[in-house]
Amino acid sequence: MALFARSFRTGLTLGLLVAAAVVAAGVIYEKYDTRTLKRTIRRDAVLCGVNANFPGFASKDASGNWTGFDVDICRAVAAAIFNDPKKVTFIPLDANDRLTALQNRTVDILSRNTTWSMSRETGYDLNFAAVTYYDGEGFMTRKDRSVDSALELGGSRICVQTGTTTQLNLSDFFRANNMTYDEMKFDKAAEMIKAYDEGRCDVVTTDMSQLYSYRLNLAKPDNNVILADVISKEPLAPVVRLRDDDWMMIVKWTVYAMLNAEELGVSSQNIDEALKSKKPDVMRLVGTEGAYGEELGLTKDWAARIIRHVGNYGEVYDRNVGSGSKLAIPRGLNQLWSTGGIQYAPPIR
Ligand SMILES: N[C@@H](CCC(=O)N[C@@H](CS)C(=O)NCC(=O)O)C(=O)O
Repeated sequence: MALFARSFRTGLTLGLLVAAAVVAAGVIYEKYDTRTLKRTIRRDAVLCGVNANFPGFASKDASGNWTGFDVDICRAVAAAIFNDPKKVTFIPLDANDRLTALQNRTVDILSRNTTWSMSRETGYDLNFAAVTYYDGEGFMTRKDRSVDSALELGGSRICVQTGTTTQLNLSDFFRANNMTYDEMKFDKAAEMIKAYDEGRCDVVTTDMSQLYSYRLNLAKPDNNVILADVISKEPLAPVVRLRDDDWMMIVKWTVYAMLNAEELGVSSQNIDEALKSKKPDVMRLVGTEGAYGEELGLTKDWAARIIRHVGNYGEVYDRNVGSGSKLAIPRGLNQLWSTGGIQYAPPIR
């Protein structure tokens, strides 16, 4: 009887251990999920988290079409997968919600002027794929205040949005320079800009790219100046979930294909000629040599699809935020490394 009781207890313990292991494996399996590409193909669309209203980077027109630099990154991923840049569902996200929306699979890519930082990767279990836009935090103020430098902003009322790196850098900058400021915090960008435009704060701070964009929509854009000082590094990058490696590869190499295409002079205008090129690096890019696309889980012509439908990095930059756009932001750091900037893609080989 005692023997039976002991073996029963041992059996029970073993059973419980096996059950615990199965539950743990389930949790781990969830955590190590790598089925994003399969799910994307099944639903026939990429789920892309974007800024709700950031003209130049992401905005929706009256007929419901999304355009912008961040929008084009998701369109490029859709072009690589589906040969159709329209197969994207755009989901507008606030600064405060964006990282959790990616974590809980509301979106599969976050392409929303989001700064790559260490704690965002470690704290939210996320991966930033590749820097699409090197930005930095700046300040806008009214011209009639005759301020030339950020170091003259002590004592100002400063409008800033919560849930951003902006708010943290602002505090660092004033602390490091022994200056005080009156922080006016907002959860919504639109309310923050309205407060600035109505004179409820003296200064508004955010990434330089956003200052250019927001200034266009102020009541009197020309009465406002964007100071030259850049107080932080804001490497903006599309984000995916950690341990979603196959998906991460696709997003990362989509960006790198666009950069390599610009470097090699391959654009949406000459993609058909590029497909006939005998230059080895062009052949690897457009898929007439090697099996780079297949190794990503896509087709041979994955990069040619991106370039044909969306364009190379320079084309995307120019039409959305650069010389061909209302924002007209100089390329600056976002020039290719070969022309004086720091945009540098690893080679396709
Ligand atoms: N790059 C910074 C700032 C990005 C950011 O979210 N900026 C605000 C500043 S205005 C914004 O885009 N707000 C728009 C919104 O929440 O709808 C970050 O990643 O924290």
